Amino acid sequence: MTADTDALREALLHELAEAREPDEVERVRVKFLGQKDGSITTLIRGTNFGALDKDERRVVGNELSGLKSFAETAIRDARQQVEAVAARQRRRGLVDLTLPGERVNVGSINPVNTIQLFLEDVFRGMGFMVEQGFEVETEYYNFDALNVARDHPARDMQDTFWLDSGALLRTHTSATQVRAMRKYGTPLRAIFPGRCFRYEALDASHETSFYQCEGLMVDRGVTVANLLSVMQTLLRQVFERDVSVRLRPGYFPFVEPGFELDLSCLICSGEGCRVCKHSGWVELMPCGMVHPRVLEAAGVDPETHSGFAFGLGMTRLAMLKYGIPDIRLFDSGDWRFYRQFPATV
Ligand code: FA5
Repeated sequence: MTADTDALREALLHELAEAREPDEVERVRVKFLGQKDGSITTLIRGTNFGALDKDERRVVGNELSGLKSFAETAIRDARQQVEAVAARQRRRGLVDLTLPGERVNVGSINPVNTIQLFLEDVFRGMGFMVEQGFEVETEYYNFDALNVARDHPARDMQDTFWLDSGALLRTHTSATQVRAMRKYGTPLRAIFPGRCFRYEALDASHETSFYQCEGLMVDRGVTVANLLSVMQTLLRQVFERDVSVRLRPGYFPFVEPGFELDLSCLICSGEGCRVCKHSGWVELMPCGMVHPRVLEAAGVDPETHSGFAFGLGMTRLAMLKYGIPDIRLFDSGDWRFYRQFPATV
């Protein structure tokens, strides 16, 4: 009897090990435990308990019921195992194309970041390096080194966030100009994209925190022509078409001469519309030739060197490029706004 049951256990385990699908396991179950002619069932049914004495009956009975429950457990385990493997394979490889796809939320990139990455790319292509500067600045780099007089209204509490330490949150990326010239010397071509802060009233085009991209080129013989050519190259790439620009006089203590650079209105192609207030031009960025006092503060000789600088409002540029009507949307945290912009640059 023991030899029979051992052989059956071994045969059962062997066949279960070969089974790869649930219906193969079922076939093994029928073969060994099937009611009609399963081999274990047949063995049990064929045992003549009546011919055995009491002790033998107990021993044989235990052996056969042990065999049966061993088979049931082995078959149940095998079934679970092949079902788990089949489920894993289904998940991995087999796709039901008729089922609706799973929605994946991938997030999106804030349009100002998209503009910044784009500008970095364009300027690197023109040989400019990218420097970040510091959001917390000293009064010296934000104002003094830039020839902004002590009594200039921009230093008032209304415009500047002062910190208890006496430091401030930079009001413009121009604060990095002198730092960069001191750090890298000349010739220098660099942009400083980053966040600026001003204590001012909010409206559709003014935020207390916004992004600028400063540009600075200092070398021997740099002129306004260099400034114009760099600007034109930049704007052509940003707006993906030829654009006309013009310079108007503008005043900033750190440039001489200073300009406001206007862009021909892209909405009406210069014909005149509400966006350009019927002038055909949109004010885009202040710029100018670096003031000799700023060069001196940076240890650069204004007799031999000259440079241009510009302060592009990146947040406003993003508004122009994507037709965003209100600057407050950028930091609104409103997913309906962000979702409109792509997740890749
Ligand atoms: C400046 O900040 C100068 N540092 C720019 C400069 C650099 C001039 C180099 C000359 C040479 P202004 O304050 O105009 O200039 O700001 C420049 C740009 O920043 C503006 O044209 C505008 O696009 C953006 N900007 C200024 N204030 C805000 C604000 N509160 N919200 C959003 N954008 C602003």
